[in-house]
Amino acid sequence: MPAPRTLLLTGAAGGLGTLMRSLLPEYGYALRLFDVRPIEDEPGAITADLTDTEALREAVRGVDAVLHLAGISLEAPFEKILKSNIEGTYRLYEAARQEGVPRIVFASSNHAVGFTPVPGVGDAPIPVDTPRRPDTFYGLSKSFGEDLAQLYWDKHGLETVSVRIGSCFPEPTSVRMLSLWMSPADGARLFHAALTAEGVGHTVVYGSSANTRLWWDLTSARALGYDPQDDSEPYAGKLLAEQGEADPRDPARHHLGGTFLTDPPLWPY
Ligand code: NAI
Ligand code: 15L
Repeated sequence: MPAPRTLLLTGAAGGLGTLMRSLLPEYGYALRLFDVRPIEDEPGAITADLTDTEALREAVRGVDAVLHLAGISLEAPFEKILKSNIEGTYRLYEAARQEGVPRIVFASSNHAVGFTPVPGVGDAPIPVDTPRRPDTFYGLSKSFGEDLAQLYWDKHGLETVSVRIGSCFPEPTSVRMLSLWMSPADGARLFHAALTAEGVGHTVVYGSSANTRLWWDLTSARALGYDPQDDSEPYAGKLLAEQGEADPRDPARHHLGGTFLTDPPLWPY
């Protein structure tokens, strides 16, 4: 697949969307921005909800691919998750199918498999085909998104790379993030690989940097051409001094999803 020229970026007003707005143009993308929240410095941005089918049809018309970041990004009441993440993602796929968009890169999450125990010393990293074990309604909506992507590939030939993102922020801010961190620059590298690799069908990958304390297997991401350049390790000394090693009695420290396992989730974790 040649490098897409026009990319619809949903969730463009959010944290990751803002980071990608500054990083992805370097890879040659012309971005079309979409978010329910207005973006003040971007007069051309589309301000609409994912459940607005007319706005979505117009937004996807003529784009080469979609990077789908929009949605509720933390745990929330089921009705809200249902509207934005489950119905909203379905509406996006349906609009893309109707307009013939060939590929979507879907922002899935570690919370789709959040109840997976983290590997102990010497254990193999978590494989990408580990059973789904959502830790929240939020994680459940990401699990739904991955199944929806599979359906649209099998039935309609619409390709998706589902990226189970760890924690993509400018810096890791917790001991847990030392294992899950994806630097914004590596995020842009991974999204670009996912947007341009040949013949992906529906591929699931983990999204993180090449962290020394990595918990999961990046093989399927590397197979797309992703070559991570960053590692959270330089932050380890400071974070461990501040927060300490995992308490062996605390389940949140021993499962991928961290405190999303508890109700309500706590921050920081
Ligand atoms: P964010 O909460 O900062 O941004 C999400 C954006 O989506 C917001 O600007 C919001 O207005 C928009 N949005 C929400 N519902 C919408 C709707 N119904 N219609 C249109 N727009 C809507 O989240 P962040 O951190 O930027 O994450 C982006 C995506 O990546 C999310 O889907 C999140 O679940 C996923 N993700 C992010 C991770 C991270 O470390 N930042 C980790 C794992 C997944
Ligand atoms: C996510 O899925 C969230 O969207 C993000 O805000 C972080 O909480 C991240 O997971 C994480 O697990 O660190």
